[in-house]
Amino acid sequence: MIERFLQERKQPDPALFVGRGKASELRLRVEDAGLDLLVFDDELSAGQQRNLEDATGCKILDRTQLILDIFARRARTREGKLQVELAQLNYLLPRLSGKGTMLSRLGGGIGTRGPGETKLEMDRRRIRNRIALLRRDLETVRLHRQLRREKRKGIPIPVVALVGYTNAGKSTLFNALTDAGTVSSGQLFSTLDPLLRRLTLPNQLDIILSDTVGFVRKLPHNIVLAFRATLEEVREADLLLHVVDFSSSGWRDQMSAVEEVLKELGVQNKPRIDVYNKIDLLPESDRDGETDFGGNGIALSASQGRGLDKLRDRLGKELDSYSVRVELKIPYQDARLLSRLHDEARITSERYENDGIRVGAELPRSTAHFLRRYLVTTE
Ligand SMILES: Nc1nc2c(ncn2[C@@H]2O[C@H](COP(=O)(O)OP(=O)(O)OP(=O)(O)O)[C@@H](O)[C@H]2O)c(=O)[nH]1
Ligand SMILES: [Mg+2]
Repeated sequence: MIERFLQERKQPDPALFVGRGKASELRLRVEDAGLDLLVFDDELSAGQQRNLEDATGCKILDRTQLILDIFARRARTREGKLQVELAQLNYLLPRLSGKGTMLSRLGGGIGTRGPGETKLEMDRRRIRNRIALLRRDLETVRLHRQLRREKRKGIPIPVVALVGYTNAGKSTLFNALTDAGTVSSGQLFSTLDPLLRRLTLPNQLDIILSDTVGFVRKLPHNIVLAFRATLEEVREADLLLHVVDFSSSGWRDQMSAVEEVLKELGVQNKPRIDVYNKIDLLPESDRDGETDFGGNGIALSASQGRGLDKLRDRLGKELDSYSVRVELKIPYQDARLLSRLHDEARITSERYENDGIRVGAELPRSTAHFLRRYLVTTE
């Protein structure tokens, strides 16, 4: 059974968050209805949380803890798991403040996943040590990521990141475009870690598609770090596909919430295609836009596979329209290619070496693709 309580106040009460009267009302409902858990749709201070637990006699979870708990269930890669645990411990630490009962009261069920049962017995110092260790591990994992990325950079395969509000249909679109069997479900945050997959567009251009975690409004800023793996992918992407649940009445608000996050990441000016998804849920009369959807947008249905061809074509066109920077090594017997290069590319360096001419160039992606066997990959 789920019940909802609402209180309007000018300011949260410093000790209890809600008013004293509301707290007593909650206590009565907890006792009468046998409620197991109170979730507050806002962030509570450590003190407020403790006082509320005393005042209501019920386990309390705030918005941040609930979100972290969902992350803990979803994290799959090592980096994702490390980041979530780090965020959980950082959040838990000030909430330990000397009260031995605090930990045991947390026991069991939602809100306790991640740090794990045995770790709940840890004292602050051991948690601090664990945090230090997690930070070091993360550093190592990131370094490896960086290296993998550098290697990938040698070959100019553009990265396209799917971004959008949670539940917009990013994973469904990711699957539809790549025929991959990743989880997609009605659950919020069903993707936490970046998922990368390669696919070939109709114009033979290879791209890497990256599925990312959904954005939400009012994301507590202290857990933004837990997103970092995903956010990095977004930063490195050549193009963003902003997926919108066009059947939701709140799609405009959700779009602007995503816009905010993109701004925070400093990627608001990246090339972008807006994807208006779930048009199968719209009344027939509203689907006219399907063929010619305003401005830079494409309307489609990821789950029914409608409009995907249009999106693939569009992706190919967009990505081919700007150039890439590459290093090439042209053997002397193929030196005639140099004139083509001088026509189509901006040459940034040219060195005559023993086994050929080493050329640094900025050129259209399709030309780079044509010349791919001459690419010098770093490493
Ligand atoms: N009717 C309809 N439902 C869709 C469509 N695309 C996705 N869905 C449904 O929308 C829900 C959410 O889809 P996901 O692909 O998991 O959404 P997501 O954006 O990846 O969500 P997060 O990973 O949580 O951010 C699922 O129940 C999908 O089946 C569509 O084109 N039409
Ligand atoms: Mg998803």
